[in-house]
Amino acid sequence: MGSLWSSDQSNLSEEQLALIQSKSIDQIIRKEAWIIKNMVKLLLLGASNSGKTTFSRQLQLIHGSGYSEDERRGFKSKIFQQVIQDLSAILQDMSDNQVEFQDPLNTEVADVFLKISNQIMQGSMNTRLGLLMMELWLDPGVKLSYQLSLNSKADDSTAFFLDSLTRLADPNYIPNDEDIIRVRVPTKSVSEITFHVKGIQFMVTEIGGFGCERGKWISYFDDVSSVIFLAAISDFGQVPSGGIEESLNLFESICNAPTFKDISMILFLNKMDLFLKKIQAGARVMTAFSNYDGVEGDAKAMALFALKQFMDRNQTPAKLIYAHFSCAIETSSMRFLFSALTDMIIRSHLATCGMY
Ligand SMILES: Nc1nc2c(ncn2[C@@H]2O[C@H](COP(=O)(O)OP(=O)(O)OP(=O)(O)O)[C@@H](O)[C@H]2O)c(=O)[nH]1
Ligand SMILES: [Mg+2]
Repeated sequence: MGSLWSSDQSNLSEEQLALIQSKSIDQIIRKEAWIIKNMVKLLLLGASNSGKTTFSRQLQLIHGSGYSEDERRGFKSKIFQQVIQDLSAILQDMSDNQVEFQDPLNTEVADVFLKISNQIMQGSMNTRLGLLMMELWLDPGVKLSYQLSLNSKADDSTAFFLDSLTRLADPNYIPNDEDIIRVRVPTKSVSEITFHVKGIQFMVTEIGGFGCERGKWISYFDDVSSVIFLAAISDFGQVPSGGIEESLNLFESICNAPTFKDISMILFLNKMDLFLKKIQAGARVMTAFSNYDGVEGDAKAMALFALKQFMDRNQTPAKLIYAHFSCAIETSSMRFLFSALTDMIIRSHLATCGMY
């Protein structure tokens, strides 16, 4: 509690002590009020799997203190768990996709892999398991099955981690920045990071996608400076999940919520890389938007059409919505995008504080 409490207080009367205590509390309240007034609070919202945590981790790397070695080690078990689960799922999909191993011996390798992965502790890895997994991932039949499943249920970091198995299976492996950006850890409730840009403190709060759906959070956030909404544009045509329609409905409820009436919104149509891949692979935007009247396969027209679907859900024409296409796994493009948005966010913050 600072210097007020460090002086010798043994000779003071009760009233004098109470006065000191009250002054100290006033000081703390003033300090907190100053911090809150000078803190830019950003709310990250969007459906589950839209890229909120990825965006927040990018900010932690770009503007925060990054990740310590202990924190990096903390991601290891999540990465191992993810890569093992993903390979198991691809193997299980092979019969649905009517794809065979190119090397028939890999049928046995797959059995051994599944047996060992069930026996070892969840979230661990060893050299033998790593070698079996590399063997399987190198089989063109496994890759083909993965490609076939990708159009319907793209798990976005699967190939990245499977391509990195040599590194992951090394006993001295420590996750690097890209691994941390890529690993999928669903946010159960709320997660927060703070950092400074241009001498101003930012607090970024993510509400996990499942929380968003329940909509319980709205009343808690009346002092936010801007809302950042992420939607995975690559989700169009996603079956059986709600995909982009679910994102649109969520965006509509947030954009028009009385709590955010005077708050500027930033819309990221995220996962542009996967969106482009899907279109190149022949996915049709009509599967999600029956009113699309552009040319199928024209990525730009399709992306702009998707953007319009979001903007049309806004019922307040005067509301400021800054929209951007993004790829949250790319640190350089996210650095550029966030830096381009920073001044606008600070202006919007000062406006909500009545200072602009
Ligand atoms: N290829 C690609 N993958 C992305 C992109 N953005 C996020 N991802 C991946 O998508 C997955 C989900 O991202 P998260 O950031 O965990 O999603 P979230 O919105 O926080 O999800 P919840 O916490 O469940 O609400 C992760 O595997 C990310 O690596 C992107 O732009 N491109
Ligand atoms: Mg998350």
